[in-house]
Amino acid sequence: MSDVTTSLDTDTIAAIATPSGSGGVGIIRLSGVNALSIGQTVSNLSTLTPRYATYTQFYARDGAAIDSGLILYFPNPHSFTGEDVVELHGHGGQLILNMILRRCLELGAREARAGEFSERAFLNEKLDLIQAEAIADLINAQTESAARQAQASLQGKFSEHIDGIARQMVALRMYVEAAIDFPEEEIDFLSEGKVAHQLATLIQDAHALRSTAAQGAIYRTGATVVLAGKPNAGKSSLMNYLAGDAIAIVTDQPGTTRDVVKEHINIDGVPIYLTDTAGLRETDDAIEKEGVRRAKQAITQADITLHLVDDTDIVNADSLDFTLELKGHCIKVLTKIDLSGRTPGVINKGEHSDHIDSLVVGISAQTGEGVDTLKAVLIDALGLKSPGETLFSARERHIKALNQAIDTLETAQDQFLSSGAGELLAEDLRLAHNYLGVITGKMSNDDLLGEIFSSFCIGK
Ligand SMILES: Nc1nc2c(ncn2[C@@H]2O[C@H](COP(=O)(O)OP(=O)(O)O)[C@@H](O)[C@H]2O)c(=O)[nH]1
Ligand SMILES: [Mg+2]
Repeated sequence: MSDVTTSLDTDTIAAIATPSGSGGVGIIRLSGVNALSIGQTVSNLSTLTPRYATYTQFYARDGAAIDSGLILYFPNPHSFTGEDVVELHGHGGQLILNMILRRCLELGAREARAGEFSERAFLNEKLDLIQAEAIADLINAQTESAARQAQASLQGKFSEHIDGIARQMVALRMYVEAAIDFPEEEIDFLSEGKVAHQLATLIQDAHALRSTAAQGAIYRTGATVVLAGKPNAGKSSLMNYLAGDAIAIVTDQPGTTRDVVKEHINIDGVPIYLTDTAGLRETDDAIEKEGVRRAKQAITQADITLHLVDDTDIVNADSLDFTLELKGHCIKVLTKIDLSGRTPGVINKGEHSDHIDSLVVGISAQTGEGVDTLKAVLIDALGLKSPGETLFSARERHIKALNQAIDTLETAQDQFLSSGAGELLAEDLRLAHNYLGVITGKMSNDDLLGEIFSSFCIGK
């Protein structure tokens, strides 16, 4: 790990910034030292007023007009990338846009790599890494909640929290280092209790931030929910009910679903990858056997497994032929309550009322009773609060770095409480601070930056 080493390229980059296909308007973006002169030549305008849209023609090398549209000039440093930026707004046809782009390349621009505009914005400190990633997340958001959270991160909400914790770390480290430097001071700073207290607060705040970030990550990537249970339990019916469509085949014949059927749905703004599976039972049918194998595999990868049990067949339905190996939580769902006459919703919380696995929810895929309760229980089991203003988007990468920071702080706390040694504590605080720097990009390396920005699209 090192401080940012990527040097800023000084060449001028160009790309079509609007998606491929036809549209009313298409935009070509230029950034770099020659953006202005290239823009002037393409438009044959001798001056461009900063931040004003000028109607113009765009000309080919032979002087023929390729297109007409608007040209905008954003002088550095007040532009997205922090460099001189020029935008050419033409008509949204791929051929026309390619002709204008080719003209810009002839005039000395280079085709931008994926994410290169954002990378330059990051390297010029217009954005930190969280914000650059938030742009990609905003563009790729699948639900309104995910989009709102990406916007919050783009506005710097997540970065503010990280910076707040980083400030606490630095302040504590300064204090500890001062105590180390003046060992003859009458008051023993370190044994006073203030350090231990501040360290405990710091760890607590880091945990809280990690849990909020983990929620943001689920809204971004979605959660995998698998419907499992014996044949005829009502899995495919619930799948269809939740998806609002007849996705999976439903019959009264056990063993109808033989493959895993997947559908992307949205519950309370959380993207959910819903998977219907073959009923779990011993069988000699080769296709069904494979279905059962795939069902078990899906269960082992699920964030939530819904274990469906036919409420009209509770005598033998309660025991599964298979032991389920679970990665995440399991919620038991009693189905067909329209037939059994059971009251819909949460049935009992078992002996361990705080343990989600003991939850049982009664539903009917026929009438829809209890399904809203099931959805609420599911969101709860994912550890999600309803998407309020306080949430921001986050990625696995951020959570990993936060975990590393927390582990370092907790190890530091253990050793400090047992030995009272300030030197080790100061060093661990420095290490933990570096992990936060990895999140915002203050500490990063070319590999990490390359990996992040290359996943962006061209022109971003
Ligand atoms: N009355 C009633 N019948 C249901 C309900 N859910 C499923 N069924 C019926 O039970 C049978 C098996 O359903 P299906 O969804 O294919 O079960 P799977 O094998 O677990 O996928 C079908 O005949 C469904 O119509 C329900 O909530 N109420
Ligand atoms: Mg089925």
